[in-house]
Amino acid sequence: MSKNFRGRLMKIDVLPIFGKQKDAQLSETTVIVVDVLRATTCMISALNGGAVKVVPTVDAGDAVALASRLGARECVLGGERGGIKISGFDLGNSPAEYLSRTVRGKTVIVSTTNGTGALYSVRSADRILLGAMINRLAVAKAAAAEGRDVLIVCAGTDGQPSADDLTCAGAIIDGLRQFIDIGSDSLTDMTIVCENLYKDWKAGIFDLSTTYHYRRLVKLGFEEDVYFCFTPDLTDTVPVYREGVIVKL
Ligand code: 3SL
Ligand code: MG
Repeated sequence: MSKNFRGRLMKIDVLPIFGKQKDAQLSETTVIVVDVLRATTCMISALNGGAVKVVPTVDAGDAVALASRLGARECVLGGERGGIKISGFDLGNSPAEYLSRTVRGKTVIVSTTNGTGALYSVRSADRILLGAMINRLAVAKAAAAEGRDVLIVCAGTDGQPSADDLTCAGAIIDGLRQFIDIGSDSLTDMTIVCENLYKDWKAGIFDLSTTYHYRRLVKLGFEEDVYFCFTPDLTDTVPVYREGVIVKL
């Protein structure tokens, strides 16, 4: 059974929706923020595309103000509300938009409906990593190496838990098993539920396309995004969020 860096039993927990955590849950904890559809997937893609850093803002106006301070040569402004690109922004929230030719060497400033709020809500944690399906093993490996308790914080959708994030959380927990021995005393009920959801999805028993946010994105024409966002282990990139900025670990 795995011990954390204080010699205690390592705990793994999932918060299905951000904002409900207690301060104690963030101290001496590695937090993994998950917004698999699509904010954390986009941020990972931006770093893969060569962005110098990603700056998340909760408020779209703050993003615009920062972008005008930096200027168009230095930054790219991206984000969405309700899945749709914010008017006047350079990019929306499709991972395919964050290509090297657009983001290389630039600061990417992003404001999204749920994902940037989730990041902001855990800003006081000791270590904050960004997780998605495309980096699930890499983020699991990085979190295991930290040796702290792990709290996966899901962005959810419009204040509600979202099955896409819960499935991705389960995928990361499954990944953690490759790097640490996890006994049942390490897990909460939420962790067990997420891991089972992931196993059912992987076995084709649970159909994510029936769920709310997935269906909404498909309806908006983002079917390719959804497939991409649910392709496991495409990258080793693990972003870390500290002092308001996201960079590669
Ligand atoms: O809520 C968010 O942060 C977004 O990822 C939502 S969407 O997938 O772009 O609709
Ligand atoms: Mg989401």
